[in-house]
Amino acid sequence: MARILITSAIPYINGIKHLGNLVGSQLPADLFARYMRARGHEVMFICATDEHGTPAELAAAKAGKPVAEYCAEMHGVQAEIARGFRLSFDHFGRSSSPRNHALTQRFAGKLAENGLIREVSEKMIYSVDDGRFLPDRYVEGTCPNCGYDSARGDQCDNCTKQLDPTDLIHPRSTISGSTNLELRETKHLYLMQRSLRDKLEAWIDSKTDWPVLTTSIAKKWLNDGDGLQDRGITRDLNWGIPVKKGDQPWPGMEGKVFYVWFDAPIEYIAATAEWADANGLDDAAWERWWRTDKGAEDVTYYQFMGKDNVPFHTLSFPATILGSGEPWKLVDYLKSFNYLNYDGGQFSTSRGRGVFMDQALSILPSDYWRWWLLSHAPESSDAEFTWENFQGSVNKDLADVLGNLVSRVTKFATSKFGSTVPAGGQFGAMETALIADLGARIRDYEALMQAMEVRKAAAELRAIWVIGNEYLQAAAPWSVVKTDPEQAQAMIRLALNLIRVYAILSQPFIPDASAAMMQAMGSDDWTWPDDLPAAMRVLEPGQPFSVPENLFRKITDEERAEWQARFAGVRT
Ligand code: B3M
Ligand code: ZN
Repeated sequence: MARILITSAIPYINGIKHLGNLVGSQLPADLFARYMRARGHEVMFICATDEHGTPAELAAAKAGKPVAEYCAEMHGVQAEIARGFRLSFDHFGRSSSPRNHALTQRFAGKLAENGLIREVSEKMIYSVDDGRFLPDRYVEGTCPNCGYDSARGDQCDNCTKQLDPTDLIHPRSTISGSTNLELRETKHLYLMQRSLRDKLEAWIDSKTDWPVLTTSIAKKWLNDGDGLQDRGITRDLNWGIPVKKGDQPWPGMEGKVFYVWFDAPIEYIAATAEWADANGLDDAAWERWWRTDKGAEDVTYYQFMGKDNVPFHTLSFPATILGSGEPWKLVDYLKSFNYLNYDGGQFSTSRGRGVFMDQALSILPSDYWRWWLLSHAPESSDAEFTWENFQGSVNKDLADVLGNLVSRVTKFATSKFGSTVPAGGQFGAMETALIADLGARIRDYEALMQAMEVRKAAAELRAIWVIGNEYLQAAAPWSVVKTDPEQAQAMIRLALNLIRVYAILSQPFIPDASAAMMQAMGSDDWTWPDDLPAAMRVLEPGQPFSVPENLFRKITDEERAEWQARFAGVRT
């Protein structure tokens, strides 16, 4: 049994995430967490809301609420939707927690002790009309790297380059739209990432098994222009973690807070401490996941995120950890995703374009979305959601292939042999062949799941469902029953056991349907089918089963057209 730490990029608090956000971090992380648990490993799966910085302030202002109140409310909303999608976090924390305050201040203090922080007096954008400094997303303008005209002051959405507000061409205030901006002197802390460059490069070079998408982004920013830049880690904002050196004041930094991207990844650690607190456990309980001097040396740590978050996780956060000089766990494997597009364009939170998580759940159960999203995960390239494609996958994969098998077998069995597993006959050559074929495919599926090859794993799972259908087609118990009812009983006994095995294998992708299948088989034995011949005999003759209520329904053309029209516009 291994110990597996899994973190999903923590979603910003500023609104409900769209399906593109979901498939790029939380959902594949959940798939992996569920799979690892199913294999008997000890898993800690952490996520949280990212509550600081300009996105939170701007959204709270728009909602007309104090920012703390807005964050508390939106955390509740996001937690509820996460439950709706069956995201199986061990803890869903908050980056505004006291734990994160203390840890963030501790890291900053350690970095300062190690001579890795310098104070910089610099000229920052000040809005005369708004009467305040405009950090990060309070400014928008044209990207100096790619020319995109709505680049934000912290990062360009189009080319992913990390920016400073002063880099923008034609800057404007996002509060008022004012271009009456000037540069004013202010003092900030800089993390001296440059002096950690060689350490970071050696660390990244040692990750030979990482996806190319991850390492290419890391390498690009490591070597971009004149190399890795020192980064400002404080801001002139009210909302955030006050700048302190450990628990001591930081002279000259009064009234300033840490930059959201400095404290957000530290929340992975803090959320694990929040988990311990919530469960009445002591510090040792969370430290054994994070401190290599306190038990975490045998933990394997996996991170999941969209490609725009990769620079922060391959450079900035490791710089914080390495620079602290303390034995914190660094990520072992970083799985990153390309973008999911929506019906001929981009999903966009700011423009309200696409399908958002709450809307998705309001029209169909989560398994339908989980299946489509995971089986179309944007791994090797960007992917696109279209309603036609969604309808096609749901109707074919879920309804025709899996759902139909379950309902055909259980209905036929009930009508011919009653509602217990039939006892007659023996498994013959066809059954033996199916078990051998299935066994080989399960080993492939395991390898793909272990490698986080999400799309390929989904395809393999589908193939596993298909061979069950092919077996039934060829064995045809509905014909055999007329001539050799004993043999038909053996076939049905096998098919019922197959449904239980499918529930176990499919659970990471479609947990609700899997639970319904398992329940219909009258079993609660989720043991992974390491020994498939034995697993195919777990449901013994006489074991009661039932016909599950329509596992999956088909999406009609009318529904598809209606949803397509309903979600074509802009969410207000
Ligand atoms: N909140 C960006 C995002 O939601 C950011 C991720 C933080 S991970 C520490 O995509
Ligand atoms: Zn750009």
